[in-house]
Amino acid sequence: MRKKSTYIILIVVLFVFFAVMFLTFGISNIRDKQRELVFLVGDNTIWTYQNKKWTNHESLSANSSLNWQEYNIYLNREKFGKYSLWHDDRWYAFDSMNNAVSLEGDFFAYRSNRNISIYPFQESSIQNYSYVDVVLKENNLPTNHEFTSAYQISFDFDQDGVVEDFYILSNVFPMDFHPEHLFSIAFMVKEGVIYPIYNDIESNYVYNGCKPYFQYFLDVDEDFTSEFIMGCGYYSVEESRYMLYQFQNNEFKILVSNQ
Ligand SMILES: [Ca+2]
Ligand SMILES: [Ca+2]
Repeated sequence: MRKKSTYIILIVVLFVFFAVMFLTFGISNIRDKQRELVFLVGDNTIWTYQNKKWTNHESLSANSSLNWQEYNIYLNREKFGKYSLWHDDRWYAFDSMNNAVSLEGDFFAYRSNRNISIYPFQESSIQNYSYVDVVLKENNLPTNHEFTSAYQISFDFDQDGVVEDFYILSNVFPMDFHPEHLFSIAFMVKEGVIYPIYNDIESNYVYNGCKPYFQYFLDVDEDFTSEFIMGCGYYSVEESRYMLYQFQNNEFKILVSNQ
């Protein structure tokens, strides 16, 4: 009798275990496999997500199926609307009557069979330089605060009720000072811990380097933790560098980049 009840308990425990495992990993795995995304960042960066894999497309020619599809369009980080897009030297938008719609400003568009949340955020001046100085010293850089770009974004990116601070520090393209090294650094501070995002330090040979900026905070996989697109602008007319970052196992990883 005792033996029989032990077996029943064991079977129930195993059943519950597998049911929980399926609910936590199985469903999200199936959902992720069916997830499809197209991101158009600027005029020449195309990223797709299919079969659980991100791809950066070097050119549109192999992806003409992306033409004449309806996309959610953002300009200068503001929602612009849903229009059909067609690519030549850049993206052109058309409404449902096939009338051309002018696209002026910093362009971003997506289409997906899933919900993509895009979060508003604001840059503000750095209030407290203590974390900045820690990061500068760690990188053997002077703490004289000679920057060409320095700001923070305070944003609860993982929706746990506590705001994180994202910092950008850069001295690239200096006009009125002459640093030995050019640097561009981005990091996050979460509950007193510094998490590096982007580090580029090189010798100063006039207009080299690229200036990073947070372009969009957005949740690409519906887990309520925001990913973000970081852009990096060069001094010359070269195309910006774009990277999609995700916080995984306590560090920031690049999911896909155009370079
Ligand atoms: Ca948080
Ligand atoms: Ca996410």
